[in-house]
Amino acid sequence: MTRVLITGFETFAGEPTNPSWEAVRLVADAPGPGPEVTAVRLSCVYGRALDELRAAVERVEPDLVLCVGQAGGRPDVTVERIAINVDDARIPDNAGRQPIDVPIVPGGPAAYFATLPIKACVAAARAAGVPASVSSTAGTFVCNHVFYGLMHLLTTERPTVRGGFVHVPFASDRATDRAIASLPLPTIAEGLRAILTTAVDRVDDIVEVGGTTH
Ligand code: PCA
Repeated sequence: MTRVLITGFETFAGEPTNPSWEAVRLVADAPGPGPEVTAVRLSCVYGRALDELRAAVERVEPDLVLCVGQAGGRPDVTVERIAINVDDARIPDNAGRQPIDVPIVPGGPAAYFATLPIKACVAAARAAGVPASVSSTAGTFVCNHVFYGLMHLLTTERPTVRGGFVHVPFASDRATDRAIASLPLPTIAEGLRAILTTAVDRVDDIVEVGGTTH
């Protein structure tokens, strides 16, 4: 039986909820066949989130880790390609910290690629009727921090475990007060399910256009 650790985030930036945690919970709680999925909620705090992630990896001993965060304003579910070794916070995190141009791992590689078949994951989400695309930047806030920390942990200590990151839009029921892109929460969860299943089932990616010109 494949074990999957899936993480979402607590709320931040004054939002009432975080769709990443709500959707991740739906995925983990869904009955049925497939991998054993454990959901863990991470703090939106530099450093602390990585301590929580490490503890969860040690507890769950997963074969695959999928971290999920909210990217408010993005119109679709985005499978992240790459994590970069820098914290550059536009806003303070939930502990009031605002690191600027600080390496996540001093002396670490500039970046890590996700070790999931990102384009196959996008294709699977789309086939399930969920708008999805590849993203080549996870930003420089706590999500990129967690993504980089995850890939560093797996590369240096658990090389057989694969990992990646997905950003999700606002959930529609939480975005009715503003004209901003959103998807219904069940749709977000469906997209995550398709991505997770694909990531578990296959290692090699498909060759398909997924890049951007800017
Ligand atoms: N999104 C933020 C951090 C927590 C979350 O859900 C980000 O994209 O960095």
